[in-house]
Amino acid sequence: MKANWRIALCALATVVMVACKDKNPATNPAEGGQDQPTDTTQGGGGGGTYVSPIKINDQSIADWNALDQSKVSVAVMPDDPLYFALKKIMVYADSVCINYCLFIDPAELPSHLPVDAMHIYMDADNSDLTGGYWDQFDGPDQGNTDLMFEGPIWDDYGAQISYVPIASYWAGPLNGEGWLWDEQPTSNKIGGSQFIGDSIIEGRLLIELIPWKNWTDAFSIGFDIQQNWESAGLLPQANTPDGEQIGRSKKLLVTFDK
Ligand SMILES: [Ca+2]
Repeated sequence: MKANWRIALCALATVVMVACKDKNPATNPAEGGQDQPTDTTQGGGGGGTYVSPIKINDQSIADWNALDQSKVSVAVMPDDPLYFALKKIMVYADSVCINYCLFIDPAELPSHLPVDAMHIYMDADNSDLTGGYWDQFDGPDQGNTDLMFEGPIWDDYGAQISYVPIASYWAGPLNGEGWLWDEQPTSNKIGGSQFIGDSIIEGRLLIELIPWKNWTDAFSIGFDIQQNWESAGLLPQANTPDGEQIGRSKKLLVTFDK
């Protein structure tokens, strides 16, 4: 029974990967091109065909303009930020993909060595009754992050790469803090991204490949770009008018467009 369930899950994952494939596979040499989860249509007949409204191999973010803007969640850097490298984020989620677009300030990330990592924190069930980690987001007593994604956005030589993170569950106490994560190994790449110039990262996470089943109609999300394992860009971010961290930030609420 268990083996059959695993086979079915793997088959489903394969279907999702195929369904998100591109007509024109990306050729990012750092990523090996064909390995990058990409975009749009898949023929093949039978059943519904998913067409991603957001392409991540076209060196453009124009397709964000075609979205129903009421479905796009946006956060911008506050007037008095503590972290300066992340200026704006946009997030759009449908039934297949969680898409994001990040506007960064490369001048605030002068060195990519050691590798700059990006964390994505997600209250994946939109509930304060599960999760933790209020170090930077939410809290106190409201830490509700269920999932954390971690991966590099530049490689060991400073070259731009596709963001293919590893997902971890919150492993600490309810609403607790600290760095307590249970890494979920997977052989599937649950995301991919493209750089557009040196100041835009456009990417996605494939929902079926995220090790999480308790989705509801909405989730909240936060992004943290690090340099040398210290935060350099954080959104959403609370104002810090005195140059000190006076409050934690609420993550960005995203409602699925289903
Ligand atoms: Ca939660």
